[in-house]
Amino acid sequence: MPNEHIVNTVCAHNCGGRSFLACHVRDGKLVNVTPADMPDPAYRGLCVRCLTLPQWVYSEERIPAPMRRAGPRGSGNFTEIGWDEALDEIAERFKILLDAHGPSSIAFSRTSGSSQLGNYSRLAALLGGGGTANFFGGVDMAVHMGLNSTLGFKGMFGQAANEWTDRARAQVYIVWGNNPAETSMTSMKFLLDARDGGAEVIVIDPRYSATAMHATWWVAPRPGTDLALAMGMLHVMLSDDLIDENFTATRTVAPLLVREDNGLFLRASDSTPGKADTFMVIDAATTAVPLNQSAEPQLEGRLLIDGVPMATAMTLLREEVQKYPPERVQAITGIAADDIIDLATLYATAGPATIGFGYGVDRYKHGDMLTRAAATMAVLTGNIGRPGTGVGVQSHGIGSRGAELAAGVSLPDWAQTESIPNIEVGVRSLPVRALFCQGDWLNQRSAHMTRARAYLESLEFLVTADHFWQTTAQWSDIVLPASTFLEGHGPVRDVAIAGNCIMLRRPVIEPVAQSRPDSEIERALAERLGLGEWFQDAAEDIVRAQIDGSEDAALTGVTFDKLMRAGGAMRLNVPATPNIQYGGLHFPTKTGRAEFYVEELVDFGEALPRYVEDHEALSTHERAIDYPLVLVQAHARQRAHSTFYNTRWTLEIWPEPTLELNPGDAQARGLSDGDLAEAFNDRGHVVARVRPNPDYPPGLANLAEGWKQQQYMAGNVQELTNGTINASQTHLWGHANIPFFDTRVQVRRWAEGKPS
Ligand SMILES: Nc1nc2c(c(=O)[nH]1)N[C@H]1C(S)=C(S)[C@@H](COP(=O)(O)OP(=O)(O)OC[C@H]3O[C@@H](n4cnc5c(=O)[nH]c(N)nc54)[C@H](O)[C@@H]3O)O[C@H]1N2
Ligand SMILES: Nc1nc2c(c(=O)[nH]1)N[C@H]1C(S)=C(S)[C@@H](COP(=O)(O)OP(=O)(O)OC[C@H]3O[C@@H](n4cnc5c(=O)[nH]c(N)nc54)[C@H](O)[C@@H]3O)O[C@H]1N2
Ligand code: SF4
Ligand SMILES: [Mo]
Repeated sequence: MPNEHIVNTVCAHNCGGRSFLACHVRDGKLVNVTPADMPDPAYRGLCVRCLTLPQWVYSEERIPAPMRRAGPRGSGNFTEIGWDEALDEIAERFKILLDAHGPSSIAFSRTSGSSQLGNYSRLAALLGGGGTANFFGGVDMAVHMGLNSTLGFKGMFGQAANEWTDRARAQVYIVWGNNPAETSMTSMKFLLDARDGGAEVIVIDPRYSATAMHATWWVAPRPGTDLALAMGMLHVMLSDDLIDENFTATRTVAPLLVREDNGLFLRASDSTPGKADTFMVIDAATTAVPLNQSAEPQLEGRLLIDGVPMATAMTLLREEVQKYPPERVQAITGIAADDIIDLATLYATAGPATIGFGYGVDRYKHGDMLTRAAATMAVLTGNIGRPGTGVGVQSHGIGSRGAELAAGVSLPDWAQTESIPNIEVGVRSLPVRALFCQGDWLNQRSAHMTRARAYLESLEFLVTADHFWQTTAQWSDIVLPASTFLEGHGPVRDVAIAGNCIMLRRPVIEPVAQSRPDSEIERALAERLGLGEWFQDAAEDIVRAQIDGSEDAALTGVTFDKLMRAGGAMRLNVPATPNIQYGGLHFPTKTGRAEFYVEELVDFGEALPRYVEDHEALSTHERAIDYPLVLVQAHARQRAHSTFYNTRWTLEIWPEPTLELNPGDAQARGLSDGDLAEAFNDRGHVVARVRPNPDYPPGLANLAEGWKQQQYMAGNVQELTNGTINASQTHLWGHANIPFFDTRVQVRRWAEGKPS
């Protein structure tokens, strides 16, 4: 009889679903994966990709042992070395650099879905003590920048919206730049529940996506023009008096006076220095008074005070949105003026209405202003803080129950890292001479690959830790085999909170081949660098401290030991009804109100959201002459980014990179289904199999992100992508988002290894 048992663990793949997996282990090998029971059955789930986990774990492309480069960078020649030799060499090289150039000469980069434990951030912070560099960010951030600056939230992913299980209470459900049918399978069922319950489900997407197929209404703007659509909707709402005046007056900055000389809110302290920062409004007697002394502040109006013109934020907003009558917005977006009016009217009057964004709109230069405009719609119409309402991110991050875990690890004050935005790597000069890379920076976390590759080539020392041979590994000096989240020692690797549950990520099998979990690699390096004292705790100690030390009421009654006894998952101590974000109608901004007017962006002309016609995807952009097609890289259903690039079942369905485009665009270039074509621009090129598809409008093409370098016939989609830095995002958040989709290309036939 084979020895078979089941271990439950949380999926770590970065689709954001955090499914709870029942892993079937036979004679020490993972043989099958099924959905594990969750305390709340609404959150039980598993996707087809994870049925292939045994193929993933035992893939022939696993890095079997530590390797040292034996030929030129990128040549793919490596020789096997032992762990001690590899770790000694890394430590030695780091020590030499620390002595000669200080900590800022060493940088770390981590994969976006990596565990919080063993992601090398503790080592990075402790090394040298003066701030090693941390390459971070640039993905999935614009939508959050916009929501956060308006609503005052600080987190990312699902947190700004109501819990998923609330979605069924919406009557109008707008899915904006998001394709959960393929990218958030675990939340898609809630969208279907809403539709089956009679909600109007509107999918806004230029292509007819797998999600649009399930909508009651598909709205297709031209790529990158959503901001104009949102401004047009605001125009309709204000012109047709569709707003909730009471909510607007009491919960938003609408009545606050703005000084037109410097664009800042008028404060009592402006006229009486030393006075508290009280914001001023116009009261019934048409004079400026502090907000807290006015019974009925006027929503709109102008005043002249000491020669300085003033207007309420609402007056300024009305003036701005007046520039977007439906006819103008039709000309920009291609959506009929009547549809723009219907969409705005439906949202404002047929609610409760909710907006779920995805990252399809995040990857254009002004993704942040789009979500600001949408958050403005929500607060002007009172579609927030109540069941069935909200504005946030549909996929990624399960639900919105934020429970605070205790820190778990305390570091000394001197431990620091200096953050360097991914989008600036290779653009500005950096002191970094060595990079320790968890995962695949070159293929995933940077645009404009020829520039990024030149940067990697310029480094003195490059180390990669990954499960598989991948793009950055090929350019590395040392490659380390990291265990997957399913492998390891001890009772636990990590903890995750998802929906209304808390779950342990438990190792399921022993490390495969010579691989080691990242946490063990990190500890072994720390020991060699004289930092071993900070790594005496096992994962169990940290997770126990995080759970048992938490003061969050949602974790009352939850302990590490109880979780272990319960099979790894417990319900949080939260009400049975879905969580409603901003239920108290208080917004954690400096004014305590929803700030559709953002003072910090006055210098950029972006205090109010506005449509700026300066980015690559627009047909009016100068690059449109040479590069007539917009090339997006929608996330592929068969992978989570690059993960699952190598599993047999997923490759049977979709074996190679494909370039999808409108049949008319294909025909005009003499291309038929199955031909090879080159997509190119002045940044680089990629070659892929052509798939004409009427779901794409003329002018739009797609090559899914996440294929690995070795899978392309030539080039890489990342050679084409746009790495332009948005200065206002840098000002607001300290870094800009990467506008991956804001990319134009031309396409031509490819034969016999060259364009034809
Ligand atoms: N299967 C799978 N699931 C995943 C991932 C994965 O790689 N694979 N990745 C995970 C991660 S980290 C993320 S960030 C999410 C991303 O997943 P999503 O948020 O769904 O984002 P995308 O797939 O990039 O794009 C979504 C849609 O935006 C549309 N779009 C493109 N341009 C525009 C535009 O100008 N306007 C509008 N309105 N729509 C536009 C595309 O056609 C596409 O259908 O998925 C997560 N889930
Ligand atoms: N052109 C383009 N590029 C994009 C996007 C796009 O839409 N277009 N989307 C962006 C988005 S939204 C995101 S979130 C990023 C995702 O970017 P990443 O997070 O970097 O993507 P993944 O492919 O999930 O992981 C990259 C590598 O990390 C390895 N890995 C996974 N887990 C572990 C681990 O635990 N330890 C170690 N050592 N290695 C591990 C995987 O094997 C893989 O090779 O991609 C971004 N890149
Ligand atoms: S990849 Fe995503 S949907 Fe699939 S099992 Fe993992 S978390 Fe769930
Ligand atoms: Mo992402």
